Formats: sequence, C-alpha cells, structure tokens
Amino acid sequence: VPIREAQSFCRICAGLCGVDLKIDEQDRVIEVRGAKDHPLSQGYACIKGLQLPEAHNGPTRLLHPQKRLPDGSFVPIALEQALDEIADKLRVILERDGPESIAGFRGTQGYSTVAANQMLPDWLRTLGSPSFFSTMSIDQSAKWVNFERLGGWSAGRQPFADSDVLMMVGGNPLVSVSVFGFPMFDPTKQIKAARERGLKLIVIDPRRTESAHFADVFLQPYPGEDPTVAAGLLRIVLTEGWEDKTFCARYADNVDALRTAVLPFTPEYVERRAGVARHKLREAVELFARQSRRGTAITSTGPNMAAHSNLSEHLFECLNVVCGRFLRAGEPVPNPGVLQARRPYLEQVIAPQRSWERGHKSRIRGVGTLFGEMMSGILADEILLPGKGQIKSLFVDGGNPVNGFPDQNKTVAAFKALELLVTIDPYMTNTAKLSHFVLPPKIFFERADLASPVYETAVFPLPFMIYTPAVVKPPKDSDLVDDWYVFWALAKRLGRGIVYNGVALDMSNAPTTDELLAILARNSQIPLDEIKRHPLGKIFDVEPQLVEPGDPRTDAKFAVMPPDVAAEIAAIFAEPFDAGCSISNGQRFTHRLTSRRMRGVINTTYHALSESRRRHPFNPAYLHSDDLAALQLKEGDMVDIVSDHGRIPAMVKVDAALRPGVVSMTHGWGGMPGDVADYEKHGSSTNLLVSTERDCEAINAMPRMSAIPVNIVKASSQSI
Ligand SMILES: Nc1nc2c(c(=O)[nH]1)N[C@H]1C(S)=C(S)[C@@H](COP(=O)(O)OP(=O)(O)OC[C@H]3O[C@@H](n4cnc5c(=O)[nH]c(N)nc54)[C@H](O)[C@@H]3O)O[C@H]1N2
Ligand SMILES: Nc1nc2c(c(=O)[nH]1)N[C@H]1C(S)=C(S)[C@@H](COP(=O)(O)OP(=O)(O)OC[C@H]3O[C@@H](n4cnc5c(=O)[nH]c(N)nc54)[C@H](O)[C@@H]3O)O[C@H]1N2
Ligand code: SF4
Ligand SMILES: [Mo]
Repeated sequence: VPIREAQSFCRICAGLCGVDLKIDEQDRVIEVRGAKDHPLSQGYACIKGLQLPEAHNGPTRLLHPQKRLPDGSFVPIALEQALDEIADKLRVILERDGPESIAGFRGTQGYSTVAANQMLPDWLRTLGSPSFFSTMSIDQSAKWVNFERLGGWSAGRQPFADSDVLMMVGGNPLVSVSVFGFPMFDPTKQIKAARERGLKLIVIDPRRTESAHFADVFLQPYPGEDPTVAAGLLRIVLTEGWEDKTFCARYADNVDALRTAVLPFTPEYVERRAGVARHKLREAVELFARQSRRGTAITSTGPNMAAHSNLSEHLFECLNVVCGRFLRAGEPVPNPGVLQARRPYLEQVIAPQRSWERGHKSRIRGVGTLFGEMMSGILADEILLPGKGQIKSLFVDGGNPVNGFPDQNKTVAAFKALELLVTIDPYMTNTAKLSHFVLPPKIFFERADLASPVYETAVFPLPFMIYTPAVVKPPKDSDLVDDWYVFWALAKRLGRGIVYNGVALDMSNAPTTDELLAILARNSQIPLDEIKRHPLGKIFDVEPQLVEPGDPRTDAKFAVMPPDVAAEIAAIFAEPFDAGCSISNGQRFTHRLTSRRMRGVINTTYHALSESRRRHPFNPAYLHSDDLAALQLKEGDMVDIVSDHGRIPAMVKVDAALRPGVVSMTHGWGGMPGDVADYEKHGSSTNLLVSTERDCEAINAMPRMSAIPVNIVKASSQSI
C-alpha cells in the first residue's frame, strides 16, 4: 500500500525521464510512472524505467559486499572490512608494480552516477595512474578522433529545433532514446512534431528502423559501407557546386583535396559497392544540400562501430563542414548550460590537436589516449602482456565488461589473470563473478544526483537541469556504498589526497554526496539551491547568449583532408568488393552482422527483470525472409553464426525491415564462456565474434563491432 509519493528521474539512459513514484510503508518504491509535469519527457517513460521497483527490490539485487573465496564461492563481508582488505592488496601492487598497474573502467551506469563519474578518474590521478578506461572507446570515440583530427566548432552545430533537414546515420532513437543531435526525450513525439513543422528526415541504415518509418528519404546500404556512401554524397555536393563556398573558403583547409579524394566515388560505384540506388543517393543529397538551408548529418553507433569508423565519422562531418551547418555570429546559443560555467561560443574552428600523438602511449601497438582516457579495445591486452606497466588491478564501476567488451574469451582470460578485480555493481553480473570483491552500491532512488554537468549541453537542447535527493532509504539491513565513497575511502587508506574536480577534499571526514554535487555545481549559472527547488527539474531562465564573432587573430580551419584520411580513402577504394561476399582474414563470408538495441534491456543490464524477460528471453538473430529461404531455414531454427574469430549459437527470426545479407543481433547477452550453454536462458554474446587484434582502428583501437562478416550455418541437431 503506498503511503507517500515522490518525484525523481530515471538515469538508465540519456533520456533521463522524470518519474512519479509511489512508496510503501517499508520505504520501498513500489510504482514508477512517467511524470507528466516534467518539462521535457512530459509523461514518457519506457519499460525499463517502469520496472525500476523490481530493480530496487527484486531478488537478484546484492545487499551486502561479497568476497570471493579461492573455490570461487562468495561470502558476505562488511564494507569497511572489504575496503581494508582491498587497500592492503593495493599497497602491495602499487609498491611493487607502480601506479600504472592500477586501472579503472567506467561503464554506462558510471556516467549517470554523477558524483562517482568524477571521483574514479580523480582517484586514478592521485595514484598517478594513466590507466583510465570507459565505454566511450567501444562506442562512439570516432567523435573524439574527429574533434582532434578534423577540428571542432566552438559554437556547435545547427540544432535540431530549427533545422529543415536531419540526416541520421546508423542510430535508432525511437528505441535507444540516445542519439547525439536528436532530442533525447519522448522521441516519437519529437519526430512527429518536427515533421509537422516541416523537418525532412533522411535515414541511412541497413535496417528500416522504427525511426526510419518517419524518413522522407531512406537509404538502406550494405552495413560497413558508410565511408563509400558518405564519399558518394560529398562527391555530388562538391562536383555540383552545392557547397557553402564562403564558409569553405574561410573555415576549411583544402576542400579541393577533399573533392579530388571523393571523385572516384561515383553514384554508379556507390550503387555497386554499398547497394544504394544512384537516384536515391542523389535524392538524399539534393534534399540535404540543395533544398534545405539548415540541418546536419548525425551519426550514431552503426557507423561508429563498423570498420573504418573514424573515416565514416570524418566524411559525414565533412558534409556538415562543406554545407556550413554550424552556428554563426549573432545566432542564439540553444543551451548555454546551467551547471557549466558560462563560456563564450564563437564563430570559429577549434583547431585539430591530434592529441593522441602526444602523451601516454600504450605498450599495445603504441595506441595513445584521447580526452585523458586509454582505449578499452586494448585493456585485456594491457592485463595479459607481462612487463613493466602491466595492469594488475582493475576497478569496474557501473559496467559489465565480460559481456560488453569485444573478444569475450580474451576479456575473461585477462580478468582471471588479475591480482585484484573490484566491481561496484548491484547485481552478480559475469564481471562480478570474476571479481575478488563485489561492492553493491545504492541505486537510483537511494542516491542524490544531478543530470550530468559534463553532458548537459549535448543531452538537453535547452537550459534544462534537474537534481534529485535520495527519495528512499536503502533496503533494511543492507550494507550498500555510494560508488564515489569506494575511491575516497581507498585514497584515505593509502594516505593520498583527492583533488575532486579541482577542489582538494577533506581526507579525514568523508564528504556527503550533496557536498560533492555542490563542488560540481560551484560555477553554475543557476544556484544549486534554486535547481533543488524543482523536483522535476526546470528549463531555467539563464541569460540568453549569442554566438560571438571569432577571434580575428586565429585562422584555424577544419582539416578536411589530412594525409592519414587521404591514405585511408585511397585504401578503401582499392579494396576489392563483391556484393554478397566479404573477405575477412582470408576467409569468405556471406552476411554481415549488425547490432541493434532492445527496448526492455540496456546493454548487458536488466535481462532478469520480469517484463524484460517476457519480451526478450534471449537475443535472436534477425534475417530477411529471402535470406531464410536461401539458407533453407525457417523462423525458430537454431543456427551457428561464424566469424573469422568465433562461433555462437542463435535462433533465427524474420525481420522484413532488414536488407538481405544482414544479420541483426543485440550485444550484451550470453552466459560465462565455457559454462554449459543455455541459449534460451542467456542468449549468446556477439562479442565472441569480434577480434581486438585484427580490423581495429589505428588511433583509438576501436574494434569492428558492427558489420562483422559472418556465415550462417544450420545447427543440425538443435532445431526447436
Ligand atoms: N558487440 C557489441 N558490443 C558492444 C556494443 C555493441 O553495439 N555491439 N555496444 C557497446 C556500447 S555502446 C556500450 S556503452 C558498452 C556497454 O558496456 P557496459 O557499460 O560494460 O555494460 P552495461 O550493461 O551498460 O553495464 C552497466 C552495469 O552497471 C550496473 N548497474 C546498474 N545500476 C547501477 C548503479 O546504480 N550503480 C552501479 N555502480 N552499477 C549499476 C549493471 O548491473 C551493469 O552491470 O557495450 C559495448 N559493447
Ligand atoms: N533500449 C535500449 N536503449 C539504449 C541502449 C540499450 O541497450 N537498450 N543502449 C544505450 C547505449 S550504451 C547507446 S551507445 C545508445 C546507442 O543508440 P543507437 O546508436 O541509436 O543504437 P541502435 O538502436 O543499436 O541503432 C544503431 C543502428 O545502426 C544500424 N547499423 C548497424 N551497422 C551499421 C552500419 O554499418 N552502417 C549504418 N549506417 N548503420 C548501421 C543498426 O541497424 C541500428 O539501427 O543507446 C542507448 N540506449
Ligand atoms: S527512456 Fe526509459 S530507460 Fe531511458 S531514462 Fe526514460 S525511462 Fe529510463
Ligand atoms: Mo553506449
């Protein structure tokens, strides 16, 4: 029986939906509803958010820290005792192997635990360790590479809100609610409203997605061919003279070299290679560059995970550059920020820095860092390769790399080799099972939080901000931790101070989460106390801001054709290709495997919640019915999916939205490799198909995690 109500927000994905809660006499959240009064989400919440009562109170939640015994079983241990034992081990490792042997990994749920999001890297800094990893480098770090190689734009791109056109490449916000450049709240309502006011939508995706149903032009290329499609689009713009010549002359370096580089990518070539009809390619680019004045090309995980992800990102952003789709002096800044300090937005290029060429270099292939992070594609190798700098201890916060990382077998082997693996997670995940200590944290409604100060302007199209207090107490008799406390408490035990977001913390008395949030908000444009007065957040009246003219002393330009990009374009053009057959590591493959999101789960998480389980008991392999017929398969048959790296079982299902030649399958599933396979209970891990050695991007070690060449082999004995 509910005895009180409260409001807060869901932090599972970038949607950050406002929620109304009902709480019972034991202080448990028993009902979650989308909050109608939330200024952005306006009552929307998805099936994941609605199941948060079960996530909080369900039987799979860990309520006490766990210590693994030599026989692999776990026993509960008191939190402070666990921290003492962890600190004792850390002291030995630090002394013997140096700071770089201690690493941290931030998973998706570490981003939305805002106080901890800052604490983990600050803790590694006080130890002197460069070994900080996050999901970004197995997600969309092509965007980081781009910023550092092509350059950025101080004032940002033209916003969705007043665009005439949007070209969306390999993202499906109607399911993921998380595509940069698309409003990340109630996506169906957003797209309908935008089309009503005249926005034209171009979608480029091998699957006619839920989002593509709203497209005015839909291109359905063969997966992994985005560089060819993008080059083909650029070629038409640059040979027809549809570029913004004034913008190009002032802000882009060497557009002629770009034009020359894309010349071979004729519409005929694009049609043969990527399977996009030449008239469709032209229709898309006419709509984007000729009939529309405002609006951008945006990319998401599809092209950012396929081979040549950095080149795809570069070329699609070049489309924005040559069409000048950036905010100019005098235009309003859509979101000047609420928590972030005010900064000028300029009509100016932020010059490319190629920062990965300087700074810490990995022992693995000399891979550098981006934005202070090492690349997750080489984490397992950094653990396995002996010698100075070898990682011996890993702290995982809000992630489940055993299921999220490429090359699952290697990840498991590496984690088993660690001297100390500590995972902060509310559930006994596969990563937790390999950990020496599992520290269960307080979860959403038990902890105070803000929307991320780091991502606020990327996620909110307006100066919106929200704070939530802890609205319920942790379960009775539990021994849970605030994620950030783990790092503060270990620093204290090791006799180190922590400089938190630039502020030295008192190391004798632990701060409160609210004190940490106040540090993060110390330069905010609206006082934190005022933000706290609005339980569902508010679009604040921050002082409006206009884009200012650029600094006349700089002549920074977008580097549209640096030598490494030119070389990669030439190499792609030189590749042999044959529709219906991919060669990988010398073997021939008939299909390409892409990833997709499922509404009821996020990555490896929430598979056990009742409604999610009912909807998605496992992860099927979706194929077009023509492919099933050609393979003499029927829906429900079991197959093996075979890549040049591994083999996984899957049940086939029909998806008429796919183009033939594509297998579409969600990542994040599967039991522990080597355990008895029980596909219908756990699904299987597409990451067994991915190599972290071949087909990786040079700069950011991003593996080929989409458009993976595969064969589909009938599993003769297992048909259901
Ligand atoms: N093949 C393939 N692999 C992929 C992808 C793909 O498309 N294809 N996608 C990639 C992408 S985009 C990403 S972002 C990564 C994701 O990789 P991960 O971040 O490693 O995976 P998640 O399942 O998001 O991990 C979230 C973890 O946080 C835990 N958790 C839930 N609530 C809390 C909390 O309040 N506090 C804490 N501390 N933990 C909590 C969950 O139980 C779960 O274990 O996977 C990548 N892997
Ligand atoms: N329900 C739910 N929501 C989520 C998540 C989840 O697991 N479940 N995960 C969250 C995370 S961590 C992230 S990063 C975001 C991701 O958000 P999105 O990027 O929107 O992820 P998807 O919905 O998988 O959409 C990717 C699209 O790319 C297409 N694609 C695959 N390969 C290629 C290719 O080679 N080229 C092109 N052009 N397209 C291709 C796929 O068909 C698919 O439609 O979603 C977040 N939101
Ligand atoms: S879309 Fe769903 S998972 Fe994402 S914040 Fe909203 S309710 Fe939570
Ligand atoms: Mo992600």
